[in-house]
Amino acid sequence: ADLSPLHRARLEYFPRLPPILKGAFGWREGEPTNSADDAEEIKGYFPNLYGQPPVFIAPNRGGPVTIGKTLRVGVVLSGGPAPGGHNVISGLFDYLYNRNRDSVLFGFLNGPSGIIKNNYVQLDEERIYPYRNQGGFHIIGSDRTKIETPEQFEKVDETVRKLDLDGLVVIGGDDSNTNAAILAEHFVAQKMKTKVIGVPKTIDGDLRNEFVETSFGFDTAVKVYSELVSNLGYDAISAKKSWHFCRLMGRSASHITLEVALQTHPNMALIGEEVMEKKQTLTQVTRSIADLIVERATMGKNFGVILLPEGLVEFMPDVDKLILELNEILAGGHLEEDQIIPKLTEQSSYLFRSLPPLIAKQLTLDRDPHGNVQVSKIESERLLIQMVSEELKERKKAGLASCSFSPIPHFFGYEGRCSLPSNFDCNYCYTLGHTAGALIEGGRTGLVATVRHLTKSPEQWVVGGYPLTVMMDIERRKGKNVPVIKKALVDLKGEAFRIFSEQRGSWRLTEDYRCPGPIQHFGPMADSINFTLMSEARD
Ligand code: FBP
Repeated sequence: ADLSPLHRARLEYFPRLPPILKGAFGWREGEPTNSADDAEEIKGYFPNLYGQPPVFIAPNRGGPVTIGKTLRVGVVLSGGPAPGGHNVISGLFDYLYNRNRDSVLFGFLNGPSGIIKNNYVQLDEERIYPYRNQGGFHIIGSDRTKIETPEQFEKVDETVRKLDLDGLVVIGGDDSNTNAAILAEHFVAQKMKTKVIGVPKTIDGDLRNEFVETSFGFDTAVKVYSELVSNLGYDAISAKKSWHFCRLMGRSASHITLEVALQTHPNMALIGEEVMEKKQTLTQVTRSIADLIVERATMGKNFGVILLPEGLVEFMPDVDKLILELNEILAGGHLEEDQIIPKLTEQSSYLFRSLPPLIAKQLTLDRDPHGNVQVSKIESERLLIQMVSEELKERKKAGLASCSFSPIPHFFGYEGRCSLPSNFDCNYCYTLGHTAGALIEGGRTGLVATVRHLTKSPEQWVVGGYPLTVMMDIERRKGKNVPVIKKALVDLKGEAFRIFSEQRGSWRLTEDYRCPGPIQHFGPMADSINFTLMSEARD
C-alpha cells in the first residue's frame, strides 16, 4: 500500500512500557471493596464478584522467570472508536506471545455482536503489524451491541465454549465495561473458566474515577480538536466577520470542552456541569451568549469563538426535564411527535413545541442500546445560533442593541476518534493490553485494567486491576433501574475547572487565542500530556 511517511514511521514506533511487565512478577492485593453507591442492590446483581480487592502487579524478588501459561483469549472492541485501540490489541498480543508462543488471540468482529455470532479472526503478528500505533478500530471493527437477553447470553456461552476461551478482554467505555462485569459474573455463576477483563476506552474522558486516571483516546482526541478550534480562532481574528459556534463531542460530560478551552482560549466556553449548578435554562444561556456578542460588537468586534459540549442541553433544567420525560415515553419504542406531545407535562410540552422543529425531532431519536440519549445527534450549536439570532433581533427591535451577527456552526466529534494516537495514548494502550493479558494469566476476573501515576514516565507506571463493581451505582435507563459504571462529570471544584474559571474572564473581549498546533509525534513536545490529566493527577 502507498503509506504516508508518517504512517510508516509510526509503524516502527516502539511503545514504552513499565519494565515490570517484561519479566517475572508477582501480585499484591489491596483491601476488599464496596461499590460507589447503592451497595445492597449492586451486591444483588454481582453476588460472586462484589467486594473483590484490587490487585497490583508487583516485583517478584528473586523469583524465577517462568514461561507463561498457554492461553486462549478473545478481544472485542465496543462502542465508539478511540485512538489507541489498536495498541491495546497489539499490547495484549505481544504479552501473550512473548510469554508463551502457543497462546492464541481471537478478535471478535464488529463489536460484541461478533461474540454472539461467533464471528472472529485469529490475530497473529502478520495481521497486527499494519495497525501498530495507528488510529481507528478497523482491525476488527466495533459496534454498540449490549449483551442482555437470555438468548444472547446462551450464544455467548456457546462461542466461549467453542473457542475454549481462558479470557475475554472487553475494550469499551462505561456501559461496555458494565456489560463486561455482567458477563464476568455470569461466567463465574455458570462455573465457566473464562475470565473477563475490561479496558477503559472513550474519548469522552468520563470513565475516570479514583481508580482509573483517564480513559484512553481522550489525550489524542482533545489534541485534534484543540488544533481545529485554534485554527478557527485565527480565522476569526483574520477575517473579522464570523462567530464560530463549536460543539465538541463527549456525551454528557464536558471534559473535552474544558480541555479544549484551556488549550485554545475561546471567547466563551459553556461547561454543562456549571450550567446545571447554576440551574441555567435555555433562555438564560441564550441571553448570556447574546450579551457577549453585543459587548464585543460595541468594540467593533463582530467575531469570536464559542465552545459548547454536545451534552449541554441535558444540563439545562428545563430541557433535562423534557429529556427525562421523553426517555420514559420512548422507553417502549419510537413514537411520532403528535403522539408524544399529549404525554408531556405542560411545561415540557410548551418547551418541546417552542423548539426549532429539527431539534425537537433530534430529541426524540431512538436512545442508544444502553438507553442514552444520542447527544451527538442533537445540533445544539444550531439551536443556540437560532435562539441567539432571535434574541438579538428582539433587542434590536426594542432599540437595545444592534450588531452584525454572522454565525457559523461546527461540530467536532468524529474527526477526533480515529486519529493517529499521541505517544501518550500509544504507550498507555500498549501497557493496558499487557496488563489485561497479565490479569487473565493471573486468573483474575471482573476487573478493569488500570495504570496509575500516568503523569510520570511510563517506566514508573504502576499496573493492576480494580473491580468493576467498585465504580458502580444504580441508574434509571430505558425506564428501568440498572447497575452502571458511574460517569465522571467535570468536577467544578477540580483544578482544571478552577484554572479555567480564573482565566476565562480575560478571554471574553480579547483575542488571546492560543495555538497548541497539531499532535507532535517527534521532538520536544512529543510526550506532552493533556492539561486535564496533568492538573488533576492524584500524585
Ligand atoms: P463511547 O462511550 O462509546 O466511547 O462513545 C464515544 C462517542 O464518540 C460519544 O462522544 C458520542 O456521543 C458517541 O460516541 C457517538 O456515537 P455514535 O458513534 O453511535 O454516533
